[in-house]
Amino acid sequence: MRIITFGTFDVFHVGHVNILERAKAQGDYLIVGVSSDALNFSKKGRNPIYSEHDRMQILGALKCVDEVFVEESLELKEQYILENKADMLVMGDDWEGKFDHFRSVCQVVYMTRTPSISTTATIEIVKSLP
Ligand code: C2G
Repeated sequence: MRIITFGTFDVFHVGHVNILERAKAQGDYLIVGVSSDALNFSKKGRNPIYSEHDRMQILGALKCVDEVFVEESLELKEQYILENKADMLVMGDDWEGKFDHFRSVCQVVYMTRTPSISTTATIEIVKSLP
């Protein structure tokens, strides 16, 4: 069973590890689409802290991740799912309902986010340190 997931994974943290390990446990091959720097800018209005090159290197080094590729556009998700022959799309539940239309091409599963940690919150904490 081939699993696909998408994300920026900037300032990599334990919430990211949790969803990736739980996604992998749904099957036996995990493919991760990593938002390009340009896509992240268009989604969040700022550049990521870590470049797409470094974010891909971090993800590719994880035991639970089998393959990484750059997600250039949100509009290409169906194409990425089909190209990668994914049987299941896994996303955190902050995306609940947003990807239901892909149920015609693969299973879609939303997983509970890890509470109390996010890239944005971590950046704010670091910025506020004296
Ligand atoms: N996540 C989580 N728990 C957290 C933080 C993040 O489970 N505390 C999950 C998110 O739900 C997402 C994944 O980790 O499934 C990656 O999170 P982000 O890097 O914030 O991804 P995002 O920028 O939302 O990109 O096309 C969809 C987007 O590319 C998703």
